[in-house]
Amino acid sequence: MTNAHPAFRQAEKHFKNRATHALPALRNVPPALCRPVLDLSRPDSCEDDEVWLAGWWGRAYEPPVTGQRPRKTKERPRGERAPHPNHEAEGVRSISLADGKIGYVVSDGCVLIPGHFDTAAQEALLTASLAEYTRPPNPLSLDTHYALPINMFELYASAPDRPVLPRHLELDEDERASRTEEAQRTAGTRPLIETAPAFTMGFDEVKRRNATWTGDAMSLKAGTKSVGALMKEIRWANLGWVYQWSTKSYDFSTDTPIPFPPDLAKQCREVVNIVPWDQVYAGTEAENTPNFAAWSEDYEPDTGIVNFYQLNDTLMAHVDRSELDNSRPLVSISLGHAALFLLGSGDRADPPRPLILRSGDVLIMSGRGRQAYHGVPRILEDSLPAHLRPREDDSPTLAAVKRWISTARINVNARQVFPPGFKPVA
Ligand SMILES: O=C(O)CCC(=O)C(=O)O
Repeated sequence: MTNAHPAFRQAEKHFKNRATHALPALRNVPPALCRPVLDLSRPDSCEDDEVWLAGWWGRAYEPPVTGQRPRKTKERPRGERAPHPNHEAEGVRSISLADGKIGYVVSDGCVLIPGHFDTAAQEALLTASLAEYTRPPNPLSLDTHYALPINMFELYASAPDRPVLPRHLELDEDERASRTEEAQRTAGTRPLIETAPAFTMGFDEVKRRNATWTGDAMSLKAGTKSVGALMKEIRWANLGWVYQWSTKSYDFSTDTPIPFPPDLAKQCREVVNIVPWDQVYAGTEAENTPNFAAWSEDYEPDTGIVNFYQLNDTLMAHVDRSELDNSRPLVSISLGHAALFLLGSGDRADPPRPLILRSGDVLIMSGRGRQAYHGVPRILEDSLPAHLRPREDDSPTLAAVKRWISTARINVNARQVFPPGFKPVA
């Protein structure tokens, strides 16, 4: 029987399945549809890394017994440590970075830098993600539905039971009735937005299309929740240029975007600058080689998304194609629990490469890799690194950060919307 799903979808389904524990094996997924999992930041010599301790690499795949629930994480047995797939045999080249560390070219224009950020930098990035990037004017996924306090994270640390009211309670009767009627009229009719890549449309066309955007519909059913509960429900925060999720484009109705965090921009420029891009693109056809020589001077991230994942959250396969420059680096930072990341090509029929992204890792996507499908089908339970566990001398803020990340992962990613020199006019 042939499987109608493209290879990417099959791999996604495989890793989402919570009966799947041992990573090297792929159940019912023909090897030609999905490649072996690469864990490039796994320490070679030590056996006590968290992914191994949690049992993710610890036993060969055993098919689940029909009718039996998957074993709970804590009960997972550890067996023989699976062999580390040979990255060279998997077509992954290693490159020496300017800071003396090693990076890996994991696919066209995509470089994985294991452990780029040390413990102190990870703690600082986690604290910024939770305490700073969640503050106005940065939009948050929950803003549409809740009148969030501006100091959400401070309250999470000091008064997590503080109630937060849903926005619909602020509506007067007429407004509520008209919104209820609109919700009933449009129920189940939400159109699937399939926009062309922004770089093929150009600035004026993107602006024209998203001028019709009226914002997302407020939930009329949301109940009052505590700050503690809502901190766990935040799905994303937006940095810099504002991304409109329902039109899949940026809001160009202003020519003055929200300032992108300067420290984060500096960290992203630095990581782009340590990569020997000439080696990354060695052997690539001219038409697929971006003008990387200029990046050390003119790479300037101006937008980004902070993704907040609880252990059950996933991110569907997608291509980031709303930026007007389609080949400049996208810098993606992993923090907290490890994730299973699928990196494909521009075609979902191609088998994706599964990678484990661990806390402190950086993945840079550039050139053709910027137009590659990718997604996160699984956050790996029990994979929090030891250095992010609570310590007695943690400050109250760091203790709250560690409490939040103890069941979660954060991904901070930064992009550049405009080609250098382009001046958007609202
Ligand atoms: O969480 C990740 O590692 C990937 C995030 C991502 O793909 C995105 O925000 O577009």
